[in-house]
Amino acid sequence: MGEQIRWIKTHCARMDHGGCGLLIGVQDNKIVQVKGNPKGYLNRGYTCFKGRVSADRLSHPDRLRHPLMRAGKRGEGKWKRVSWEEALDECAANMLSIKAKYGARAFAFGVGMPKGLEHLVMIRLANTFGSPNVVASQDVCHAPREVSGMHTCGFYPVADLHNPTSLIMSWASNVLSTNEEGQIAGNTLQQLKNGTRLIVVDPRRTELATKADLWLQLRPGTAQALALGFLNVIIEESLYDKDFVARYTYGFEELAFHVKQYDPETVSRITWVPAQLIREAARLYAVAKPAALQWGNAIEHDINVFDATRTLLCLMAVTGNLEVPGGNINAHDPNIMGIGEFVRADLMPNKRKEMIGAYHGTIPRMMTVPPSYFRQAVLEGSPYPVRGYYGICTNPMVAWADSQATYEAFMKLDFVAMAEIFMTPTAALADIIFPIAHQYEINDIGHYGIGHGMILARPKVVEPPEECWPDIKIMNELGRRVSSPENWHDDYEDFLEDLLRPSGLSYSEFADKGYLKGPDRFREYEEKGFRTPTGKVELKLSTAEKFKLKPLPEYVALPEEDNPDYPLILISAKSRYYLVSSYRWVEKLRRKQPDPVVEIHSETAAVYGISEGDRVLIETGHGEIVQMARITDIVHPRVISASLGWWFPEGDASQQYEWKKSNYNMLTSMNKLGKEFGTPNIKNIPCRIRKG
Ligand SMILES: Nc1nc2c(c(=O)[nH]1)N[C@H]1C(S)=C(S)[C@@H](COP(=O)(O)OP(=O)(O)OC[C@H]3O[C@@H](n4cnc5c(=O)[nH]c(N)nc54)[C@H](O)[C@@H]3O)O[C@H]1N2
Ligand SMILES: Nc1nc2c(c(=O)[nH]1)N[C@H]1C(S)=C(S)[C@@H](COP(=O)(O)OP(=O)(O)OC[C@H]3O[C@@H](n4cnc5c(=O)[nH]c(N)nc54)[C@H](O)[C@@H]3O)O[C@H]1N2
Ligand code: SF4
Ligand SMILES: [Mo]
Repeated sequence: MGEQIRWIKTHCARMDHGGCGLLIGVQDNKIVQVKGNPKGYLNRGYTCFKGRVSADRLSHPDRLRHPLMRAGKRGEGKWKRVSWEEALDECAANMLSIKAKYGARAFAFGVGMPKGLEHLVMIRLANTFGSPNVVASQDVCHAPREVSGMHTCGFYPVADLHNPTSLIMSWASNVLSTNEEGQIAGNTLQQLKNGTRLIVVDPRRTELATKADLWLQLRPGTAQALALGFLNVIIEESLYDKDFVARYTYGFEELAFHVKQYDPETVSRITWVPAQLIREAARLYAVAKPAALQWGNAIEHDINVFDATRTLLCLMAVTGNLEVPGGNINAHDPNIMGIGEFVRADLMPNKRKEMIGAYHGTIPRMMTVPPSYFRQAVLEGSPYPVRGYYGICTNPMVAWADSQATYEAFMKLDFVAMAEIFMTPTAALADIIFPIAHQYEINDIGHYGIGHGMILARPKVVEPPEECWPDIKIMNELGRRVSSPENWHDDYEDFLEDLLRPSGLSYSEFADKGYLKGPDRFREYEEKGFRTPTGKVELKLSTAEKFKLKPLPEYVALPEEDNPDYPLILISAKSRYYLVSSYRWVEKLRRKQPDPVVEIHSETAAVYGISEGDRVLIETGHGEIVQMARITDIVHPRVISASLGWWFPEGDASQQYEWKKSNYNMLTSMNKLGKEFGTPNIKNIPCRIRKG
């Protein structure tokens, strides 16, 4: 007879940004059931399908269970099993020899979408090693919203869906499929049930769009034009918050004059949204008090992202929705260790000047290196050579724009280490692979440092396989080998205790409590002003000249010119069943979505003779891939929406698991980059299709 089921409280993670409170049924060190915790702060019992099958990640027969060292040539798919000592020593020796030959900055540290505390420990490792180069996908995820926010109003304004709001404007966000940290669908749905109005701005008629009062099907890549049109209506019709604007904003007169050129008729020609609908939506948003702008990730996917985020910030500000309950708030952290102290920022005082991005003039406060600049450094040695890379929680071969360039860069590096739960196209190019202990097998803290004003406890519920180590333990051991040992702990779990110490809680007390939330503080500007150089919301940036930024947001042109040879526009949306490039190997998820699919409007499909389920070749000026047709009228006839993140775990390691066949980023390039964040055009690209 086995042990009785024990129910352990934790939070879901690494399936998306995480956050749902869970109850995990454990029997004999195995997870037998995953269910929603009715008391979960963010989810109140809700879970999605991928959360419920999340424990399947741990038991897959092909999971990485031992450290591996490359045996054949790089990428040949030949490995030998080695001990942890050997793997760590080999990695440390390579890091130190690159440092000795080319300087510490020639070794780059890679992170993916922030998945847990290891993200911050990796930054600490880079700092203690002495390298300013942490490579991250922030160019297309969050840095634009967060850093533009800091320059404009001194913080990153997040939609407050915990307090009642009169209107939600969901802009390039798809919370019924994807979970942005803290914004779990439950809150949105509850608000709608209570009568909250909804505007959806999305080129696809998403499930959320079907529930909306108004749906604006904009031409992809014209967000900044549409938002400038909103500002035009709101200012021309005098619907802005006059008191707030007068007291707390800088540059309103200039903005008002500047947006005169963006009348709804002009904007309609650019965005395809009827002028009358632009007027109606702008009015609805302006008069709703309060209104929350749920701004999503898709506005961060082309070279004009700085203008797009700036226009949306101006909208929140002139309507008086900043820092009000139910509006867009500054979510304050609970009393825990500050990020700078945790990552030992003090050890790298010149990071801002020395990191690769600085040589390209990226915007101040962007503290990671855009992947495109990292690859230029590897491939061209510019601004200086980079020869080594250690990556966690990331799969650059599929997740970064321009997969061909990624392949070439990884093949050229002198040394690559990857930590993974499973083989991936990128891990297949590594010299050393560290097998990691994963969610449910490690004590972890979620949502630290991502601006939502809370941290979540993710205590361990089962023991990992014997040779699978937590990322933090691996870095703690490496840190001791490559930097001053006093920056590291005897017991790696002391990092959890360090972080919590100011709160007065131990990790186990925190795990019992479940989460810690910062204080709700609204309208702090009434006493303190805004944390910008002028103390006001900078509709016009006072630092524009100093930092070589545009003072006012504008619409200049489409991210890529129209091209009659490529008459359709390519976009994508994240899948309900996968996290970006992850978990195609989890069978229950794969059954839900076995193939990469491309959404094509029925009229367009008819023109090209394409039927449901056909193989479709998708081609841009940069590359060609194949996906399966899904005929649907949720997209505009001129737009197709392809799946991203695809590779085939059932494929051959020596071919990096068919990384070229259906991978969206074979279609994208790093030739054109937005200056502020180094963002490439990963959407809104001219393309063409044919039956394959
Ligand atoms: N074309 C296109 N490209 C995109 C996007 C897009 O919309 N379109 N989206 C972009 C965005 S928003 C993001 S955030 C990035 C994401 O880019 P990445 O973060 O690189 O991709 P993911 O698929 O989230 O995660 C990569 C790997 O992390 C591994 N992993 C999971 N948990 C752990 C762990 O605990 N430890 C370790 N060591 N590894 C773990 C998974 O197995 C997976 O292989 O991609 C970007 N790329
Ligand atoms: N299930 C699931 N959840 C996830 C993820 C996942 O891969 N799967 N990824 C996580 C990550 S890394 C992130 S960053 C977030 C992202 O989550 P979201 O912020 O929701 O971003 P996306 O899913 O990329 O796109 C959201 C919507 O933008 C629309 N869109 C595409 N192009 C445009 C455009 O030009 N303008 C406008 N207005 N809309 C456009 C798409 O149709 C889509 O409905 O989700 C996280 N959660
Ligand atoms: S929405 Fe995200 S956090 Fe919630 S159960 Fe699903 S995967 Fe987990
Ligand atoms: Mo992301």
